[in-house]
Amino acid sequence: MTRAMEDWLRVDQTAFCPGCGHGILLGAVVRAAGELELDRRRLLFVSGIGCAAWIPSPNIQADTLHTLHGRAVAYATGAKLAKPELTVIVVSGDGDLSSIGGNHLIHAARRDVDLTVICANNQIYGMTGGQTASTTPLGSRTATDPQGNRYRPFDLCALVRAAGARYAARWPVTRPRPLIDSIKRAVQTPGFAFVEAISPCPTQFGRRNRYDDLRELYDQMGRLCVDDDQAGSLTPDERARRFVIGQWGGDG
Ligand SMILES: Cc1ncc(C[n+]2csc(CCOP(=O)(O)OP(=O)(O)O)c2C)c(N)n1
Ligand SMILES: [Mg+2]
Repeated sequence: MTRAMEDWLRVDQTAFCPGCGHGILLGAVVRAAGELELDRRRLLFVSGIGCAAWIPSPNIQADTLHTLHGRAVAYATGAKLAKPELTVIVVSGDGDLSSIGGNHLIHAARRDVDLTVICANNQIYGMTGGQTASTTPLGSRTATDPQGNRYRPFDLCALVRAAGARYAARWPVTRPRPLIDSIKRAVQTPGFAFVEAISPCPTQFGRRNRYDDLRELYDQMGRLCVDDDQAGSLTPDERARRFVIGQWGGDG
């Protein structure tokens, strides 16, 4: 383990499935916290319910609030209002933050609550058996859409930016440096900031979408990423099957 990991982790192994991207995101979060030298006495991690909600709790060596499904942003808002001196970082899943919790997310962005919200987007409800989420790509198979999802997913970065977020970024977990840098930038942004990490789920998403091999799942995720400056020519349906990566806002 690196120094940052030793300082910031309570555990030396996690409960994530083999190949789950959430463990890589955990590494990125603690590296960002380590590089920023965040003061643990003024730091709070908040999560909802789901596999991703286990990223901060119990793994990170800091105060962690593991709350109700869909309500992480509401708890985080309350904590920030009660103790404005806290740095409050929400880490939770795509279902938690943008399906059941979608209203809290957009209204916290609209109100410019001084939070960093990190979304582990595995495009599915992982913990409860692989149901379709509001982030499931068009055509992907899930437990509830075995023939393929017929709806376009939310573009969460565009959604929160439209609602007023000062900064938003999206990177796959396989690009740790920009991911760590975006987490740092989000924490340093006064007001609402959002980071979306594309995180492969071999257990629920991969097996239903015929990625039998972990390497194939990770390679495919890389192939589906398109840089923002190359994304202009994509049709809406192409966009709904790909991940447009980059960062937006953050300058003022
Ligand atoms: C009010 C309520 N509704 C539904 C559930 C069941 N539930 C728990 S986690 C979850 C989905 C989690 O998905 P996500 O946030 O994407 O996390 P992942 O497991 O994919 O990392 C659901 C539907 C619950 N615990 N509480
Ligand atoms: Mg999920």
